[in-house]
Amino acid sequence: MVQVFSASPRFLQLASSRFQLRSAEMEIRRRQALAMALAAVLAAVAVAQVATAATSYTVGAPDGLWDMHTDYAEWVAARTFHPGDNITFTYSRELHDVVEVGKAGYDACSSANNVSAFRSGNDVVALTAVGTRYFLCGLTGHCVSGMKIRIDVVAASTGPVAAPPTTSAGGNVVAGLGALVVTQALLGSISVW
Ligand SMILES: [Cu+2]
Repeated sequence: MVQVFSASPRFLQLASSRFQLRSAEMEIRRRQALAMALAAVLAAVAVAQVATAATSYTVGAPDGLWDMHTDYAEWVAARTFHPGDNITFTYSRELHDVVEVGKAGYDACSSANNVSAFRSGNDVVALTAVGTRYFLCGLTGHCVSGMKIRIDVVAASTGPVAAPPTTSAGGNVVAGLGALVVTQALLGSISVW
């Protein structure tokens, strides 16, 4: 009987220290899980910002401009254009202009049926929607010398084309916060248990 009573406090001490160890371990895991959840939220926000960022391009830059020397097929191939981006044609008004045309006009170097014409020397064109835009210089001989550009505007993400970027950004943040709340709820139940 005496032995049992003397063993009991030691057992309790061991059990207590084990419990403290488990508690400390659980606290570390809880903090790790929270840190991961926070990282997931930050990553979601970062992705949303990248997806919605509009880009402004100066046609031909940085190696060229809107001129007779730039290889526009090469310039376009190195870039990806999304709705919301814009392109700026920078040139001398005495030497060039900008005419937006359809595919037939682009192929034939004809500005007869032009969509619109620009001649400020610093013309900003908004790429508002997915699709292909065609531009050429309307001065005689310039287009056939290569002064024409075809811009393919593609959707910003692989998701549904119809979804506006702002909605998907909000959705990502909400999903991230949701994951955080679920994580905390789970950790709370584990702590109680
Ligand atoms: Cu020209």
